[in-house]
Amino acid sequence: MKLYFSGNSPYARRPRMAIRQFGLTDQVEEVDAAPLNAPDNVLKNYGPGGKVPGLLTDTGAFLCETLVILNYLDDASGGKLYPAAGEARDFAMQVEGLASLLMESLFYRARENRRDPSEQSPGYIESEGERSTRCYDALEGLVDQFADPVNMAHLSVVASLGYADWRHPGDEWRNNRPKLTTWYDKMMQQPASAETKPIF
Ligand SMILES: N[C@@H](CCC(=O)N[C@@H](CS)C(=O)NCC(=O)O)C(=O)O
Repeated sequence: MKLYFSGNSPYARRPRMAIRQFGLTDQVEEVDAAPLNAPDNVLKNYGPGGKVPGLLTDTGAFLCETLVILNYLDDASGGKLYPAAGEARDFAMQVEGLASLLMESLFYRARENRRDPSEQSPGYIESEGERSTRCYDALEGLVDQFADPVNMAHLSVVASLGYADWRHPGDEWRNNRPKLTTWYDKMMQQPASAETKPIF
């Protein structure tokens, strides 16, 4: 398999962490697809999206969308990414969804922030900021239940919070969220997190 990524992509960081954490480095080759806006970018050969992450499977299928790719890697690993069916799996899915929601909110707010001020929507920026805050608060409320061993949902939370540090330092997500802060600092010592952290 080949995983197409670009350096600081928070979406692509999730399968990149999965590959490291769950023993898939021999099965998946990582290919840096940057710069994504190049007219002849390799991703254009594979479908309409042109986005990372993208996973080329051994049967030649090209998978887009992070959650689809994580699902595929879970199967490829023999079910190592998430707990087995039951309460723990349901909880992991809840956290995975929350991490995705936060990432999307952060990502689109960052894009809006980078537009020319004359084209920005202050209302959009404000409502996405409020959504991000609700997500940080929800994670602070849930983090006590993030039991060992590390699963993919935990890594997705790390990816979203790492992206917040890069693109939204003004959110100061650590403020008044001591449990999430301690957990995050511990998670950043894992090689899967440390080796993929955004550089800025
Ligand atoms: N919904 C997609 C979002 C992926 C995404 O937006 N990736 C960004 C990089 S972080 C990208 O490839 N952007 C290139 C573009 O928008 O042309 C997913 O879950 O994988």
